[in-house]
Amino acid sequence: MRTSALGVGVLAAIALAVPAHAATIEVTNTDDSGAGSLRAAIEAANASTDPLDVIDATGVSGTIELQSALPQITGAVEIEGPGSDRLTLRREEGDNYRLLSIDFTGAGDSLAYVSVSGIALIGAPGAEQGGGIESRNGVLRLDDVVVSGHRVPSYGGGVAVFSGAVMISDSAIAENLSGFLGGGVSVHEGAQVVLDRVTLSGNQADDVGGGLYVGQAGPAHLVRNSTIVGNTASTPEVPNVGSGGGISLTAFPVPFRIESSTIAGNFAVRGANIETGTPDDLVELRNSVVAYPAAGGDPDSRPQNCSVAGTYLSIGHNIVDDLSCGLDDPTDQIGVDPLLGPLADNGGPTLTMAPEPDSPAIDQGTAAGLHVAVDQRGLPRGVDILAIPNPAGGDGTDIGAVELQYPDPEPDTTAPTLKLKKPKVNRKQRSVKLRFNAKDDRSPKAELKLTCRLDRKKFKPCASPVTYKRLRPGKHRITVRAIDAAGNRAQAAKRFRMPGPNRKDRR
Ligand SMILES: [Ca+2]
Ligand SMILES: [Ca+2]
Ligand SMILES: [Ca+2]
Repeated sequence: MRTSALGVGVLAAIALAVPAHAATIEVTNTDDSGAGSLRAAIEAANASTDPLDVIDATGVSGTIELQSALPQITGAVEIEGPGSDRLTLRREEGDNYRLLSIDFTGAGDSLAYVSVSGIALIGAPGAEQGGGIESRNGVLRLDDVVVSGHRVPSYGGGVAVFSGAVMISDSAIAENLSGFLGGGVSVHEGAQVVLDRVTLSGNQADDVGGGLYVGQAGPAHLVRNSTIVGNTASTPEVPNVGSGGGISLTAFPVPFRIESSTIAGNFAVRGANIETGTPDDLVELRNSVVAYPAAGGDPDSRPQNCSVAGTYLSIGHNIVDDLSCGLDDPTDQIGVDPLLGPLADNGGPTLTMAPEPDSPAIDQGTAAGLHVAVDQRGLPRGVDILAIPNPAGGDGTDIGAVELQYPDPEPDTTAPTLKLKKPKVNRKQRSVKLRFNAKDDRSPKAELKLTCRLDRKKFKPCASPVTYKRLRPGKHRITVRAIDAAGNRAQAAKRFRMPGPNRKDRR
């Protein structure tokens, strides 16, 4: 079984185990405490004997400003907010506490599952480890969550997980700081981590794992359709210390898989983008970009994408802009600049780095076996641009977290061009024949609507040549119209004279 399928499968199985009948506790205001508050809802959920409770905060928006720590969550619960752009949970500066604490230690056979969605968890200076959330011995699911601005002394600036699992999707973990390990997310004691459509950016660990730190073997790990950029493992006080600016992992015996992701511009002395902790570690890279390593310290040492304690295995179609990861699949582009744009809002719930128009990431990957039909933004994969040749085995999928979409077609505002020949008059048959040619820059000929009329009669569908018979002697006019698929209209006319039966009429 593939690691990726296993990784998602474990969490899917847990999600399926969630009972259908669950008590719903409503949050009706943004007060720190009292009836209808989040604090009261967590107290009620902890006291509930139902196997799972739902805390429904979808009806409130604004900011919950905590005056003290919330109760520790000790039972299975789903906390649903209205959206991370609509509801914020934050705390006053001063006392040291994190925003959400989850602990299933000693919970026995009960369902150890907490999901948090649709809420921003914003920090303030001074906090315990896991400044946004800490989870122990449970499965933590985060969806549409922002975790930002936390500063902790030890582990997990934004999120810390001890045993169990964490699955994060459509979320941003940004600008968090840890004094030791895992500036953004820190995973310990064999916990499993799955990041799907997540951006880790601007996080810092003073020692190891600026964006993500994985400290011990877990059952499966997967980073997919995600962007890990601009994270730092370093401290200004000790300039030659710091490793794994983007990711630091000790994950053996299972492989740590990175799929369709962008790991770029992270900062560390060793393994600026990725560090492996032991020789037994195995990082599998597929359809991913690893680039723009950054480092300070010794000005003579060039920053390197990967530190090489462990092994980096290509599953194909990667771009790495130096030789440090040691990838050697023929479908990889090694020592090649991926030409990515800056971290920006390119659509979708999270910031991403889109390939520039001439990027070698465009169309050079493959979606075969990836089991996902979308990019980090939720837009379709495998957009095959015909002008860019695909590599052998490729299908037009872009490398990295973003798939460039077809440009929106410009509206057709130009009228067709219409050319009329000279009408051919047959005096004996009293008929006239007119040849014409209509064409359009955008509409194919078959889609052009052609109509003709003689003198002031009605326009009728026609084709070239158009013929009119039994004409009276005298002056006549044929008018031709061409209308393209967008409704732009061209019109042109030709005059002619039908001679009468008398000699003087033939001139
Ligand atoms: Ca493409
Ligand atoms: Ca193509
Ligand atoms: Ca046109």
